[in-house]
Amino acid sequence: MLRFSTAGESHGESLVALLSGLPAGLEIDLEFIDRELWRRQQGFGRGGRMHIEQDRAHILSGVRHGRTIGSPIAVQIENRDWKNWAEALPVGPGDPERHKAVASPRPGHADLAGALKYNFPDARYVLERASARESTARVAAGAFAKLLLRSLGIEIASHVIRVGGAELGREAAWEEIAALRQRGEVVLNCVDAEAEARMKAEVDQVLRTGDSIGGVFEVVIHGLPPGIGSYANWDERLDGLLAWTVMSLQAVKAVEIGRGVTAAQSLGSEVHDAIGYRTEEDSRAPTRFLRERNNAGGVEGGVSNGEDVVVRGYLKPISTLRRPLASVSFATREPTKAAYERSDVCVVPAAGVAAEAMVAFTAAKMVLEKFGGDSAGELKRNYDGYLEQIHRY
Ligand code: EPS
Repeated sequence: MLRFSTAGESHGESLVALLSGLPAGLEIDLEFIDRELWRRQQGFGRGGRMHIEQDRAHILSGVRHGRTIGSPIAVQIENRDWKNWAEALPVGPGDPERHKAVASPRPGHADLAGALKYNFPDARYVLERASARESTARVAAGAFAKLLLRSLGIEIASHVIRVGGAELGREAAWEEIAALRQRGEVVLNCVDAEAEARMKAEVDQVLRTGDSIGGVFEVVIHGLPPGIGSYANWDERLDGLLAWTVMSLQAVKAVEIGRGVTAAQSLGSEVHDAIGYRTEEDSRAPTRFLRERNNAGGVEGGVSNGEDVVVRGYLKPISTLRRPLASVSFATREPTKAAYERSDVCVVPAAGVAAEAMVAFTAAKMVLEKFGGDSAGELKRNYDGYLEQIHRY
């Protein structure tokens, strides 16, 4: 079974991802993993921390001679900022004078609920683990899942379709979205230069006012064959699993598959994607069945239908504000301002990269459940056999 977990505090020594269940013999492109970590660090509106960190995957186990060996994979990502925090956040008791309390909870963050739940006198430990810095470990794990999918011809990419009031406002082709991954500089990871300029103006505005801003990213799985996930049991539905895993990311407050939101206000004839059939051979298409549009977002009845799988994540604005909202002091219970600690003001492109990782993990897990295989070769044989079957249908 494919599974992963992460460990690490935002200002601790390292982040760690532990991934198990990948077949043996999968080629591991180390540059690709580091490039994914780099992509997560980019975007206009990131905070000063991104000038300190240079996230790199240090693989401790499970990969030898450039390939997986079927054993658990442990990956460590160093926090370069740790050297500035070693006394504030030591593993041992340390000097209490040097600890840094988060003295008043930030509305929208886990600070208050976390302090109450774990009976902490302030929100330091809550901030450290609830921080979206954790998503760097998810991106490392997700990069392995992407490499597995890539070995079967399945690709994943994301783009930003809204920042605050500025939206892309048109469909983006897969080729446009995939091309964004090659960019040497990431502004807001939008396929359209004019829309990206409007998005950047929104971020500029909040940088000036000390506020923060959210938006919407879209993740696309390209090349996933029909038949991944199942309608037969609630916990095997692909859309349900995507919703869960993407929603589990920090600051994601809603997840949409295809045109799920507007579908609720449209007629059936406007929503559902009519089906056609091509009699001639096209070896690139997964099946001979055709759709003129993809409102379903590639999932019908909890099962992939061979179209691109389209998952949107709606991100609330970052809850650390330079111009803080009202809060209450943990120490005195008196009214005060919410704590402010260096942060980002817009992370929509980065959240899109983290969501790619969660989508890749989910897709890889379901692919492995359907096709099995303890080695990459066994998986590929099973997979190719199925492709042949549906191609003939
Ligand atoms: C970070 C995400 C944000 C950053 C963090 C690095 O985390 P949070 O969810 O806590 O706002 O602000 O950096 C810092 C905490 C810092 O010291 O600047 C990330 O994605 O790496």
